[in-house]
Amino acid sequence: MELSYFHVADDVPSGFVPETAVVIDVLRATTTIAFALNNGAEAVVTFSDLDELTRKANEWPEPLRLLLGERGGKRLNGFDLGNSPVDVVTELVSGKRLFMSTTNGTRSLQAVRNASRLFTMGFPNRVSVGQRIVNEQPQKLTLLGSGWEGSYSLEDSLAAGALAAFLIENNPHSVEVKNDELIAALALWHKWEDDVEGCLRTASHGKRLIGLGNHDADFKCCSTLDQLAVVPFQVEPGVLIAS
Ligand code: 3SL
Repeated sequence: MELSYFHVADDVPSGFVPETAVVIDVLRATTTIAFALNNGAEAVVTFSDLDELTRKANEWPEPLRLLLGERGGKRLNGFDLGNSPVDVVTELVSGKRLFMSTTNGTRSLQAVRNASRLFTMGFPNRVSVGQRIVNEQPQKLTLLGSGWEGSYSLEDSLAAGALAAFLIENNPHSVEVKNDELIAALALWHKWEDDVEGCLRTASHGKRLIGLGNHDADFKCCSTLDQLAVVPFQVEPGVLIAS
């Protein structure tokens, strides 16, 4: 299995369509997606364009939909929820379709939405996603982080390294690390694997969230490793379901 990692959507070569892709936005979009689907959301539909989100959401029955999203870490005006994984509780999301837009995560999802197979991952569902990949044995796997407005982010690289480490340890066939970005991500994982939350708080995006107010619950939730069985999987462009 050949493994590559791109830091942000803009690094994906134009016209490149991955065979299998895993999109990562540790703080916080792909962690929120994992918890929402784990807690019974019917689907999470992601948009980078807000007008398109509103148009599509309006086509869905009101009692069965929720609008979820942020810009700059703050909930969007008129939306039901922001982008916190601790807010997508069963009582709110069960049976609902979530229409979601975030600053960076949904842009990365858009960049690889034509992949033959697309998953999303945060730390809480790292092993579940990793095990699915071990079972499916794609020839080429592309990991894509989300960063912040086009720039590198420490926490997404840490998670890319964490997934790569699991694949290397658990793959019956060999794993070939294909780019320097992933070599660096693996080194990062080996430095921080015993203190994921510390890494998230050290990262510039972690500091940005701390500057917006108390996000202790989010940090805890986003850094807890391997606690969810859910594997978010794209069934049509932009539409993720639990699998
Ligand atoms: O950029 C994103 O997609 C978000 O996850 C950012 S935030 O954590 O909600 O600020």
